[in-house]
Amino acid sequence: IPLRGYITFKDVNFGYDEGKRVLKNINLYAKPGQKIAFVGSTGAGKTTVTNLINRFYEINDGTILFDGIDIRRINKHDLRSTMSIVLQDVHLFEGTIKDNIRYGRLDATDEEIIEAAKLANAHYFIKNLPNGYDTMLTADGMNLSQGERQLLSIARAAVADPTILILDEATSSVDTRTEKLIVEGMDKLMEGRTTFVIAHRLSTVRDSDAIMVLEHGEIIERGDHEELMNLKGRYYELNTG
Ligand code: DCP
Ligand code: MG
Repeated sequence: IPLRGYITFKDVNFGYDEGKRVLKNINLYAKPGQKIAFVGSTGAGKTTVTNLINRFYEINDGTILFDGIDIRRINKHDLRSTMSIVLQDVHLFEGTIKDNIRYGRLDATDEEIIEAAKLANAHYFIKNLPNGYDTMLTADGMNLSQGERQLLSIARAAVADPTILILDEATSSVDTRTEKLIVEGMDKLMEGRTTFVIAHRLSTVRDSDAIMVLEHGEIIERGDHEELMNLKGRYYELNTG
């Protein structure tokens, strides 16, 4: 049965080591098509939340449900094949651009790869390379710019067609034109999927269905942009600097 993308956290507590709780009483609900953003200072627990969704770490207290099923009862490989992590530290390998987009979807046809690259706004820069989709990348794609690597990361996720998207935004900046391409590509990619965003650009957070402000592992504020601005609390402070 294909998973649809309803995610629930019920009273989740978590620590990497005994004794130190990194997440405290996390409760949240996300459904397909929704974008949930996590903001908060460094060390607040944002990445940890996504580490739990894909079971890189197991929780010791509380429950995480995927379409109503306890994720501990879902095979890890099956679970991860429904998810894509986009943008940050995209792992590129020595091989063609085509193979780097195809990645785990070994059955993807050339047509599907080009279609995904078009959706991701990556097609334009790829077709302008002397060898196009057959251009060889060095290990870690060092012969591409940061922005180009991010566009490839979006194309790879589009081919994977995941139920859940995890967007861990890179802190390093790209030029305005590339930024626009990335934002457009991401918007198309997110359609109909459940998206968790760890964002550094407040512009990425603004249009989220729900924003969770994390501090010392606790959700201290939640709501949409307007609600949180009206609250004049931590989120407001982050926005007004
Ligand atoms: N932590 C740990 N062991 C790990 C990862 C993290 O002990 N393998 C600790 C470091 C922090 C806390 O857990 O005290 C939360 O870490 P996160 O990576 O979840 O923090 P953020 O993602 O919010 O921080 P940043 O904005 O710096 O990415
Ligand atoms: Mg982090």
